[in-house]
Amino acid sequence: MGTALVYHEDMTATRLLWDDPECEIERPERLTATLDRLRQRGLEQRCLRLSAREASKEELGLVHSPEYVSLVRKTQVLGEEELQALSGQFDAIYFHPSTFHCARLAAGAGLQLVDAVLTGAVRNGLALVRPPGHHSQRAAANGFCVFNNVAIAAAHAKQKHGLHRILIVDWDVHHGQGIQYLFEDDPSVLYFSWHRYEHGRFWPFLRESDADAVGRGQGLGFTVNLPWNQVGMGNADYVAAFLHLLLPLAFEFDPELVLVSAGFDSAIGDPEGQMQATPECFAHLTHLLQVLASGRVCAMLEGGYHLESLAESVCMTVQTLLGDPAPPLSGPMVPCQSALESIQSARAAQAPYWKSLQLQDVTPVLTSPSTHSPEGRPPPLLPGGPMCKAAAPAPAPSSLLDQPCLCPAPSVRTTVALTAPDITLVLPPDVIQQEGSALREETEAWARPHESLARKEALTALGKLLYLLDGMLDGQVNSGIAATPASAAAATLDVAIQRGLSHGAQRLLCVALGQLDRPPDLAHDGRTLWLNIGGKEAAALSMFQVSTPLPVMTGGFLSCILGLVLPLAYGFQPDLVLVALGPGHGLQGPHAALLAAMLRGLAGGRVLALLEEDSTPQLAGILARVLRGEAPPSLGPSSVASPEDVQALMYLRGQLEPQWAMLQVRLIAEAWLCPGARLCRRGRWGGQGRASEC
Ligand code: Q9C
Ligand code: ZN
Repeated sequence: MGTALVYHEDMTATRLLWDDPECEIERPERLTATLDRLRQRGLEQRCLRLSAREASKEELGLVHSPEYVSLVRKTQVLGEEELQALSGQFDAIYFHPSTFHCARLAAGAGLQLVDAVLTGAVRNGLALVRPPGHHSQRAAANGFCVFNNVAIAAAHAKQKHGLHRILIVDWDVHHGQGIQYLFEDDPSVLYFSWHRYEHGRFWPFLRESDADAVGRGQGLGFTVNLPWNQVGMGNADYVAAFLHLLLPLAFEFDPELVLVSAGFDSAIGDPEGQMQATPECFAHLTHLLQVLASGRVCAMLEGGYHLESLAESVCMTVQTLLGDPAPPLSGPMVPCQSALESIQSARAAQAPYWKSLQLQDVTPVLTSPSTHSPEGRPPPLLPGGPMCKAAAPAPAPSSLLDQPCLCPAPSVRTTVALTAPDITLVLPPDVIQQEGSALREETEAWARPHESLARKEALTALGKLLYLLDGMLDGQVNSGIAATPASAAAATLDVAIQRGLSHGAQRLLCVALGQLDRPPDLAHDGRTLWLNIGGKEAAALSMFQVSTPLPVMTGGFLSCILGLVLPLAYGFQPDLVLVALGPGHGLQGPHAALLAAMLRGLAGGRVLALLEEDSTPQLAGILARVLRGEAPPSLGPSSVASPEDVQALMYLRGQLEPQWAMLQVRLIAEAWLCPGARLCRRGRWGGQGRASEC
């Protein structure tokens, strides 16, 4: 199923007719530059192109008052002076004779996108629109926004499609207060926004943008604000916010549809946001959202004023919607102190309403005044925005953005090298069934040290696996599935690790489920991160060798993935991922699919899944589908984590967060209740690896 791109050229018509430094950044080139780049990259051509239609009066009336709609309608016939006078009655707004038409197209584009997704014509899509929408209110234009495109789409999805749970993710750098006001008492719409806030000193200067605004009445807990109190937030901060705040709530909410207020003023180079997240980060944010709602993600453009950064970030978003793996993230994956404070305040504010945040740490952060002053963070890399032509050379976006793609796309996305042929029955058509095997002598040489690989079946399976692994390391194939006899699982995994490391992988992440012992000869050089889920007890032998029991409930499984596996994986930045479902892994298809789908965000999607030969064809099929980019099936309403699951997670976090900053959900200076944690903080592993900031 495809990706829709909704657009209409007429939306380039509205523009500022007089002098206004605040409004001049919202200009037609935002759309033309973005569309040009999508074409250059061949992305537009891969989408289902839909021509935007105008929203009707009734549709606008879903969120706006009739008086306000007719006020905007009348701007069509006003002269420049009258337009300017009317604009002055609103905050950061300009009207143009074409505004009404453009704003109706922008709202209509969102409606078409939602209809296309909810009727099953496409899986997901993007509406490229202006004017933007998220600041606009029932009877007011605000912050370049005239009609609230995303809010109208959400109301329409409820009314016309009968949806009961819609998640709105607002990654624009400004607070979408318009959306918040429209749904603050509505528990069927979960609204998440992060935004530059600086303790209330940044536009729109609202008290209700802070973390303690959580909704009202029936809607308590369905407004989630994450205020950034410093500029310069980057990839690690954004990913941490998703893993530790948004995604736990989103899985618990279990949305039927995800709408994204996709503003790219939160990207590097933007003059409004002054943030540092690189364009690839938006591939990851998109990828992380696609595990929800069976992948039904509708993104609608909001802000984004640095044309280069905007165009590139939109390309990353569309590419990911199309199912391509996300390029690896650059830069150290260490969230800054200020980001951790913000995430923790929001978690504390939301904890009363969400089971997934309870049982965990929820004490408010005690922030000393000094932590609010600008601390040792470099300023944003880019000095200027689109208006800043004569600015100093801007190394980051230009050099970053000139490369079409950090990892060349392999010609084959997913290959299966299976020994049991009946599994192929459930494979999607474009998944390649691998015939080849590594050379016999070579296979035997790798197998020799392992008794369990002596049998013919094990050797055959190993030959196929080695051939597949080589294809992945050479860049011919992106991801794959291989099977092995259960008795040979551990030895095969051991060989795969050694082979991966000796054939080009710099850092290899191995996620082993079930009873798979750590290979005895695993080197302690930091090139392999071994994570066993299915161990007897939680234990961290070193920062690179971690074991945890298999969570028993869905809630525990989710917190293990979001709270442990992915933070470690993002912190480690592997270039190859092995995920092995070993003896007794006990994972149901949807759980295994979710794990594989989320791990696909690492290593440019270079994920090799290792199954037992007698796995069901359904399991192989579901893994093949997520590895080629399909959304995993929804897990449904999630149970809470068991106390044992929570304890294991808290213990490992306490052990590991000094070394793995992505695990932190609070300032490390704050002690864990867990007694062992204080001792460990002294640096059991002597601060090797990527140390946290403190
Ligand atoms: N320098 C959107 O991004 N001006 N609207 C703020 C602070 C208003 C942004 C001035 C910015 C409106 C959709
Ligand atoms: Zn914005």
